[in-house]
Amino acid sequence: MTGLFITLEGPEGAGKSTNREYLAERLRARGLDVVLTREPGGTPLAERIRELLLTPADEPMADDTELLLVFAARAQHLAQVIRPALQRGAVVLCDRFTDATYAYQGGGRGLSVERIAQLENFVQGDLRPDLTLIFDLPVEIGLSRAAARGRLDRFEQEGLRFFEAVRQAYLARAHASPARYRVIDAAQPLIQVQQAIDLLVPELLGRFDG
Ligand code: Z5A
Repeated sequence: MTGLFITLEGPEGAGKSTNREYLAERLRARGLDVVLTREPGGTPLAERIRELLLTPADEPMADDTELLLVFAARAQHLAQVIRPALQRGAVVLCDRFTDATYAYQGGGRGLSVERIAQLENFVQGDLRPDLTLIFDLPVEIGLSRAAARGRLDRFEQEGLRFFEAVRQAYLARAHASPARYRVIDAAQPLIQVQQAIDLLVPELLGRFDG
């Protein structure tokens, strides 16, 4: 793999979608081939799995079903988009990846980290993000941003405790592997969040140059 794999993570309403566009523009301005994608999703088939995961339904989804669907979508996304892009030397900017599984299915649903790690190894082999930006903010702020958008998806219908566990799982992962994670204060006004991203760009370019 010769490209660079960057993932954007964070709890609900943290501004990942807003800021991934901003970061992509910054990197493209430096002449880099940037592939912007997201999980769950990123291919037509994986987007269909995303619909299953996000659409509220009468039949409750078992936690293991949710976990397996997330990894099924990921296997497709890796095969169709992420691995080919990295192989041709692109920068892949992905809105959520396996850290979200550790945070939502692990922290939020309480599934075992060992089981998630087994699936991670099975689906990804030794592929891991080169760098993960965690957009962190108090749960209440993120939820109020999401609520302002209107109808809530299946995850957004969870309560404060679920999202607090998600946030803490992200922060614990960042704390355990500081070389791979950068935590950005996403409660700041957008202009300041983007200044924090600007400060990271030289480091990203440095990693890309090897
Ligand atoms: N999921 C999972 O369970 N397991 C997995 O392995 C994976 C995912 C990969 C879909 O993710 C769900 O899938 C997700 C976890 C689960 N569910 N949840 N919750 P998603 O990323 O598509 O959905 P999301 O987290 O709900 O994204 P989001 O709410 O759209 O958040 P965002 O992309 O981080 O935020 P945004 O859309 O850029 O911004 C939200 C609003 O806030 C918007 O109006 C912005 O203009 C505003 N905003 C952004 N930044 C600021 C600042 N700094 N100040 C003020 N306002 C701001």
